[in-house]
Amino acid sequence: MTLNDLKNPELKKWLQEWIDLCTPDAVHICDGSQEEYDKLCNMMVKSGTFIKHDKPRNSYNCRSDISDVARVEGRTFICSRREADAGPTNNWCNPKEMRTTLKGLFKGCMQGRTLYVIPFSMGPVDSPIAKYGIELTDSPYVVVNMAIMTRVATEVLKRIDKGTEFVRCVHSVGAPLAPGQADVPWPCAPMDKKYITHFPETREIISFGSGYGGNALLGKKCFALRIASVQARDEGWMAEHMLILKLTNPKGESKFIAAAFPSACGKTNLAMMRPSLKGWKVEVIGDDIAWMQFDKNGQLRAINPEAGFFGVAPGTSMKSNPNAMLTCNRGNAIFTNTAITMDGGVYWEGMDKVPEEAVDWQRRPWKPDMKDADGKAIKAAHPNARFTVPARQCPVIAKEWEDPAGVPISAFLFGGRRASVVPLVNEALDWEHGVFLGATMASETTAAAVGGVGLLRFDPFAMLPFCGYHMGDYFGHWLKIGKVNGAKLPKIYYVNWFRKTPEGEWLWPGFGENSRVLKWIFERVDGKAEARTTAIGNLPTDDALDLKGLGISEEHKQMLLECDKEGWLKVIPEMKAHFAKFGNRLPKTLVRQLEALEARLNA
Ligand code: TSX
Ligand code: MN
Repeated sequence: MTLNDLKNPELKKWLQEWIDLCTPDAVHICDGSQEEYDKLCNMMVKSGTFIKHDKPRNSYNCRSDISDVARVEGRTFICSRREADAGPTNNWCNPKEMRTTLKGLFKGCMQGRTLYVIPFSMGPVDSPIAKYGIELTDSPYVVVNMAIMTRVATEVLKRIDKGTEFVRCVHSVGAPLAPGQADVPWPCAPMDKKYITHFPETREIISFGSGYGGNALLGKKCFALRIASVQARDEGWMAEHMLILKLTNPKGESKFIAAAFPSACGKTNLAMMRPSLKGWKVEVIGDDIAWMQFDKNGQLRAINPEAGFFGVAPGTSMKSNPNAMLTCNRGNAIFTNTAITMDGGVYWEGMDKVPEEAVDWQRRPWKPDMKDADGKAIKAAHPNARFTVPARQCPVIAKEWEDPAGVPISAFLFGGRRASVVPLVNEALDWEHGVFLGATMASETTAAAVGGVGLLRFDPFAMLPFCGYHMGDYFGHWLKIGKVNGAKLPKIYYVNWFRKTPEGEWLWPGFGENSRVLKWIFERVDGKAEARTTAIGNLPTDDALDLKGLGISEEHKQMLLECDKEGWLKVIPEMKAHFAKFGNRLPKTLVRQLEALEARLNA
C-alpha cells in the first residue's frame, strides 16, 4: 500500500501533517511481512545497529546509547486539559503548551531518515476487545520490535482507512542527519529533550528523543495501559498491568487467572511457570497486560493485547524461567543491551553458564572477575537488558491465547515483595476488600531505593506509572466494575512469595512451588478448599494448603500463614499516608475499608 491508496481524509491529513513537519527523506508504509522484517534487520546489520547472532537462529543483538536504557518517568507526561485529571502521581502539562514544545522539536527531526508508518492491532485483529493504532517512527529498531510485540498488518491499515477508530502514535529518536552526516548505531536525544507524552482526550501519543522499550514501542505501556486505561474508564472495561495464565488441574479442568505485581516480583516467571505439583499445568496467555470486558453472560473475558514478550533478561535462566529461555532459544529474538559471547551467542547475568569471556553491552571486552573502580563487579549485560520474542513460540503458550473472545477470568492476584507481615496467600473478603488490597499493593524498598531499607513503596494495582488519569478515579473505576449488573466477579487474592525468617532466610521456595498456592486458589474458586476468616482476609486452614514433600517446619508454616495483627497495625499509618496522596478523589469506600481493617485488627 502507498499513501496514494488511502481514501480516509482524516487519516491522510494526519499523516501529511506529520510528514510535512518531520521532513523525512522517505516514507515507508509497513505491511508486517517477514520479508520486510528481514530486510530491515539486514539493513541494521549493515549500518552497525544490529549484530546477527550465530545462535539462537535468526536473532539479533542491539546495544543502545548508554544514556537511553530504560523508561524515563520524569520525562513522561499526561497532557489532559485539566491538571486534576492527570492526578498527583503523573507529570502533567497543558496540552496546548506541550503541542507547541513538540512542534518545535519535531520540525525537521527526521531529516536524513525514513518515516515508517506502522499500522498495528493490539489484540487479535478480529477480537471485539482489540484496538488499532498507527505508529509513525524514524526508528527501524522500533519497526522490528513492534512487528514482534503487536500485530502489524495491511489489513489493519485498510480497516482504519475505512473509518475504524485508531490511536495516533508518533515517535522520533530526535536525531536528524545533516546531508553527509554519518549515523550512529543508536541515535537519540539528550535527556532534557526526551518527551513521552499522552493526550488522553484525543487518544494520542507523541514520543520524542528515546529509542528504548516503553518510550518508543508505543503499543505497549503508552497505548495498552496509559491511553487504554482512559478508554476503559470511559467505555466500562478494564486495561490492566496483568499477566494472564491458564491453570489446569490433574482432572483436566482449567481456570484462567490474571495477576498484577510491582516490578521485580517475577511476573513473567509466574506467567510461564513449571508447576512442581504433579498433574498440574500452567500455560501462558500473556505476561504483562490484560484487556478485559464482561460478555453477555456477565463473564469477564481477557485478551493479551500483545503478540510478544519484552522481558527483562538478567535473572532469566533455566532455573528461574525455563520456558522464557526456551522461547528465546527458538530464535527470531532481538536482544537489547545483553552481552555477546565469543562464539556469537548471548549472555546476561543470572544465566546458567557464565562464559570465560564476552563483549559487554557497552561493546567492551568482559571477563567474569572484572571490577570497577569501587571494586564492584562489572556487569556484562545492563540490568534492564531485554529480549523481544514472539509469544507464539513459547513452549507453554495456551491454545486460547489468540481467542478473539478472550478467556474467562476466575481470579485476580495481587502481590508485592514483603519480608514480613504479609502472609503467603490471603483471599479478599469481598470485591470492595479486594479493591482495597489492590490499592494498597506495596513492596519493601531495598538499599538502592530512596528512603532507605524496609519502608513501603506503594504501587497500587502495579499501575502507578501506567494509569493515564487520576489514580483516585481509577480506584473508583474498579469499585464501579464491582457493581456491574449481572457481573460474575473474579475472586481476589493477595500473594507474597518473599517472606523471610527474622534471620533473613527465604521462608518460601517460590518459583514452581507457587503452584501449591495456585492449587488452593483454584479449589477456593470451586468452593472446595478450606479457609479461616481473619482480620485481614481468608487464610488457608492448617491443612488446606498442599505442602507435601516440601519439608517446611510447622513453625515456618505458621509464619507463612499467620495473621500478624501487631505487624499489620504498624503498617496502617503508612497506608493512611499513601491514601492521603489522592485527596478528595479517593473513594470513601476505600477510607471505610482501611478503618474497618484497623477496627478488626484492634478487636
Ligand atoms: O520470580 C520469582 N518468583 C515467581 C516465580 C514463579 N522470583 C524471582 C524474583 C525476581 C524477579 C522469586 N524469588 C520467587 C518467586 O516465587 N521467590 C524468590 C525468593 C527466593 C529466591 C531463591 C530461592 C528461594 C526463594 N532459592 C532457594 O530456596 C534455593
Ligand atoms: Mn510491565
